[in-house]
Amino acid sequence: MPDLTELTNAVMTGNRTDATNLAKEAIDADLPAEQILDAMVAAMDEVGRRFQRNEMYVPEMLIAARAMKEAMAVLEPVLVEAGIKPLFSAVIGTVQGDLHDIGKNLVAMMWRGANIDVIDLGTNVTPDQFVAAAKKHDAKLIGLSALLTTTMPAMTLTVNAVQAAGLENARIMIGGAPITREFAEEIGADAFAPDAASAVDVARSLIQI
Ligand code: B1M
Repeated sequence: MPDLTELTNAVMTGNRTDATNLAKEAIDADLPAEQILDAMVAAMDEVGRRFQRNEMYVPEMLIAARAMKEAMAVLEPVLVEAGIKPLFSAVIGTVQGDLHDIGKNLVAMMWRGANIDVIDLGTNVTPDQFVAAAKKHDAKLIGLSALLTTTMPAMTLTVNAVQAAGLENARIMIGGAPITREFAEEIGADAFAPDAASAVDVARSLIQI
């Protein structure tokens, strides 16, 4: 009987080969797909906690997320067959005028690690593109990232566009180096997260499933 704590450890330490093989073994041993998924999500939760305690840094987080992604590719067809769906859909992007995407990618990876279906719109995303994607994917969460003080006003425009489009079911989270909780409150965003690990906790508390 495969030990799922080994799978958790393999994802956490970013060991892609072990993570993929252990996921395959667990599937072959007919362990419930949900349990296998939980073991991987637990790994990314721990990565998030270690990142917040400064015991893990961006490169290790990226490596863990890559192991998670590869193991998830093995598990995905089984999840589909078992009717296990992501918790909800989220769209994320870096706002108009801004090309920085490393932090945004980390948030997207951590959200995926928490079993959220993430539609990544990339960088330089206009307010209209955010609105169209949120409608198309029935997103419960819209994530905006900005790294430049000069692109912070594009966040305001995007929040206004989402509100004008009447997307009442979608919550907006913002983040990025120059962003503060006060700015989030000022522009009417629902939440701010200071880093990718907190972005998972904030997403879970915003969208209670
Ligand atoms: Co640029 N850049 N850059 N840059 N760049 C900064 C941001 C800058 C602070 C450098 C400096 O001057 N000291 C400065 C901004 C100054 C300011 O606005 N006050 C700056 C500038 C000026 C520029 C240009 C204008 C330079 C020029 O051309 N004259 C230009 C702008 C281009 C544009 O966007 N239109 C530019 C270009 C670039 C590169 C293309 C060369 C490159 C980006 C490559 C890429 O992203 N693919 C780049 C880089 C790498 C940086 C620095 C060095 C690093 C940014 C980074 O990736 N950090 C940066 C200086 C610095 O920060 N030390 C700088 C690592 C990343 C993990 O952190 O993105 O903060 P971060 O993400 C964190 C949190 O903020 C949070 O979680 C993440 C992980 O924990 N977070 C969220 C982020 N998004 C979130 C969303 C959430 C929640 C949390 O919810 C949805």
